[in-house]
Formats: sequence, C-alpha cells, structure tokens
Amino acid sequence: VKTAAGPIGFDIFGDIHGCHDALVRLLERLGYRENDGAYGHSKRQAIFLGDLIDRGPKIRETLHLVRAMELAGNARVIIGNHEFNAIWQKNKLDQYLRSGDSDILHPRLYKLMQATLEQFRDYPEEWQEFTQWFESLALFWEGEGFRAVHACWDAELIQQYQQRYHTSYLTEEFLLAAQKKESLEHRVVDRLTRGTSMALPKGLKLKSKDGFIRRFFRTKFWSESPKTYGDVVFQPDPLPYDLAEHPIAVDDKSSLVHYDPNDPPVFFGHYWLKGRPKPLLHNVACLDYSAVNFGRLTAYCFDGETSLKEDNFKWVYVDPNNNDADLLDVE
Ligand SMILES: [Mn+2]
Repeated sequence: VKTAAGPIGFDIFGDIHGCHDALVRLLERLGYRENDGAYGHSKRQAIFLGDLIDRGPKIRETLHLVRAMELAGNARVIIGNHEFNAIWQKNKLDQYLRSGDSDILHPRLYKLMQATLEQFRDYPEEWQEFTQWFESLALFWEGEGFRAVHACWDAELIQQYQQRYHTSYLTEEFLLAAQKKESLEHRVVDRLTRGTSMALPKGLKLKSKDGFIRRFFRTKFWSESPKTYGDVVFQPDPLPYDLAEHPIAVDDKSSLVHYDPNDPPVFFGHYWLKGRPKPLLHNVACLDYSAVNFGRLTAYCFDGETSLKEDNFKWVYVDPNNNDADLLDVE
C-alpha cells in the first residue's frame, strides 16, 4: 500500500542475471514482503536496472518475481542489453524454443543465452510473454532527485530522444526505428544499455579474462578532463601499464560523455565491479557487483540525498554452493 503521495524512498537494484534467491534475501533484508504474490514495501519502491536474464540459475523465477512487482506498482524496471538481445532475436529464439533445432541460432547467441534457453525449454509461451513484457520496459528513469539507466546516462541523446518520444518507455515505433543502424533510436539503445568505449591505437588488441579479443575498451561517462586512457578506462580487465599512460587523442576526447557534478545522482549496473560497493563520485553509483559471478547482489537505498552515502549500499553475497545460505552475508 502506497501513501497518496507515492513512495517515500527508492531501492535501486543492480544486474540480477537469474540470481533469484539472492534477490529474495536482499528484498527481505530491505523490508519488502510478499503480499498477493508480489513483493512490496509500504513506503518504498524498487527500481531494477536491467539484465534480469542470462547466465544465472533461476531466470524464470526472477522474471516472475520482478514482473509481479511491476504489475503491483511496487517496482519500475529499466531494460538492459541482455533483454534487448532477446527483443532483437525474438523470432529466432521463439523458433528455437518451439523446435529445439539448434541450427536456428548463431552459436554466439546460443552461448550468450544458453542458461535462459535451457530454463525456458519447457515454457515457450511464457518466454514469448516475457519478451513482450521486455518491449514495454523503460529505457531510463528520471525520478525525484535521481536518475537510473542500465549503462550510461548520455544527457544529450536522452534529450533528443525525449523530444521525439515524450516518454521514457519503449514503444513499438521506437523499436522499429532502432533496427536501423545510424538511427537516433539505434544510438540511444547502444549508448544507454552498453555505455561508451574507445578504440585502441591502430593494430593493438587486448585479450580479456573471458577469452574475447577486443580492439576497444569500456570508458567512464563521468570522468572530468581526462588526459590518458587510464583516466577513462572502466572495465573488469585493467589496461597494461604503458597503455594506461597513453594520451587520449583530441577526436577521442570529443566522443566522451560527461556527467555534470551538479546533476542529480545517477545509478546504473552493467560493469561487473568487484569489491566493497561504494559511490564512484558523490553523484555517480554503479550497482553491478558481479552477483552472478558469486559477487554481491547490490542495491542502493535512496532517500533524496544529493551526495551518495556509502552506508546506503546494501548487498547479499551469492553463495556458489547454495543460493539460499545466509552464512556468507557477513562482511
Ligand atoms: Mn549489461
């Protein structure tokens, strides 16, 4: 039950990736209770930052839980790049789930979505319903005193988008337009759900810990007057020392996104951080602490502050042996 004025505070959750049992523990720790089949809080609303699916052990259960919260008005849900994959490939994924014919899917797509596909093998209709639900999610959210997006708040692109669409939710028209590369819509999807990156100097490549060869590295959208690659890099794999010292070219610098220190706090997931959750800047917080890699499923409890507080980060550990164990929840 909400007061007439709406919720008093917001609890913002990083990438779940099917870690349903950890999510239940975190919700309960934050005072959410199940009522008529949906978790909720009398004074607070949950905001999910996307990437609910793929990789983890209980993707169906996660989707049921989060969708029920949204339907009950207890949560807002922002789309992540993994849900977008599911939208773009929906026909092929539907065909695969109905036929089981693995030739239908590109091996890379299959590998990326393997956990989701296995868990939905016996539930193709349900999967179709969830895909339709993904098409109704928010691209970003600007709440009272805060902002939320899956990977990157690009104020300029968001402004252009809002002038055209007057909503922060996906629409049929938007999704159709986004299929065209070079469209504003395509750039919005790519930027907001994948963030910014920078090309390595010509001919250079890096091998990431997960075995992929990359010619780009992921960059921050909140760095102030950066000079070197090391000032802007933001990814699990660090740059080699000499590359970190490499100066940023003028052209590259102009492609970077900035986040104004006077702007409201912004929350996002996506980046697989490790260690003890804390603000990146007084108004910038990433809430993805690698839950599905047995890290911390993390939320921020926001009460309107303009400077984020380390104490407001709350998390549960994900136990590799037993998702339900509470033993690992002490620091
Ligand atoms: Mn992501």
